[in-house]
Amino acid sequence: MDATKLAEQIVSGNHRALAKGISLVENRSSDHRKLLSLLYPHVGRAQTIGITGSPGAGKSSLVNGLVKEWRKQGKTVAVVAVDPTSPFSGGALLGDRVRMRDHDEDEGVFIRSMGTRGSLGGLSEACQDVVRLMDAAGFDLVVVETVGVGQSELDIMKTTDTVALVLYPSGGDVIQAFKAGIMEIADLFVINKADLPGVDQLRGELRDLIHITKGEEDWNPPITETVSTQKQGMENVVEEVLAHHHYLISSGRKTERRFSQRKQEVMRRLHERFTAEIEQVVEEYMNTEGESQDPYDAAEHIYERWKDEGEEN
Ligand SMILES: Nc1nc2c(ncn2[C@@H]2O[C@H](COP(=O)(O)OP(=O)(O)OP(=O)(O)O)[C@@H](O)[C@H]2O)c(=O)[nH]1
Ligand SMILES: [Mg+2]
Repeated sequence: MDATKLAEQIVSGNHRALAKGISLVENRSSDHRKLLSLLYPHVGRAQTIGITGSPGAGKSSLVNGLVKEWRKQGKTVAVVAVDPTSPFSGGALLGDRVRMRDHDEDEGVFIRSMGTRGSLGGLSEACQDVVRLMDAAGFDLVVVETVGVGQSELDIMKTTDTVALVLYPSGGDVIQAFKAGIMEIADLFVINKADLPGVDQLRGELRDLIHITKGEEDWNPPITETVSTQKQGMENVVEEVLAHHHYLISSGRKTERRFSQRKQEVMRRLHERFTAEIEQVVEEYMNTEGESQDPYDAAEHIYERWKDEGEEN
């Protein structure tokens, strides 16, 4: 099918077309960039929410509960669960499917898992593109669930409007999240497994760290408590997500954030291309003339040569 037709079907809300589009994006197939360009004018309506936290924190259970709550309010939701460590074999994805099966028959819900396999251009790029497809398909909310608090999670989270960090008592992951820089970009904190002991202590630690990382900001990130397996506290999280959405709009932060994200994205995509191009030049130069030169001269010469070649073309 040609990209124009597929784009039309995706925009009209056809789930099968959306699934097909996602596969194109994941495989970085030759059509995918055209598809994304066609869809781009339809992107930007959904609120995108990143949900992260250490393995087993209860993210999938939380997302499942949140989806239920949003559906009660008549909102449509798409979810992409990203698992960079275990492409398709891992228990996590299987678990996600089981835990999210509640919504199998619901037309207002679309759930997709995504692994590293097939995402050649980098997982965060592919993930951002999948989110755009879901957004263009007309979902009110697009949720991205990522496992862990590493660099790729951070990159993915930075492409969303609202970031929620899921923690649990005695998980010991507050400091880890703090070190990884996730605390700084989190807009909401969810203490899940609030049925377990240690909630007060975790809340205390969290408050202190929020105070350090968020000193001067005008959005004070709320801490909500949930027992996701029993769907307790879902309405509070949904409310905070909405409050953050309103904050982003009224403060002008949404436009600001999206513009700066777009700049970063252009930069990143160019960076990738430049790197690929100049790598070859470096290789050639170093093998022929670079051996006896210091790195300053070598870099200077390579840059000049690369620029000249560009001008000739
Ligand atoms: N006691 C308790 N257990 C919970 C709660 N929420 C989730 N769990 C359990 O914690 C385990 C992990 O839940 P998931 O929802 O799969 O967690 P996750 O963060 O998505 O896990 P990964 O995707 O593997 O990182 C499961 O056994 C859940 O039943 C909760 O509120 N209380
Ligand atoms: Mg999960």
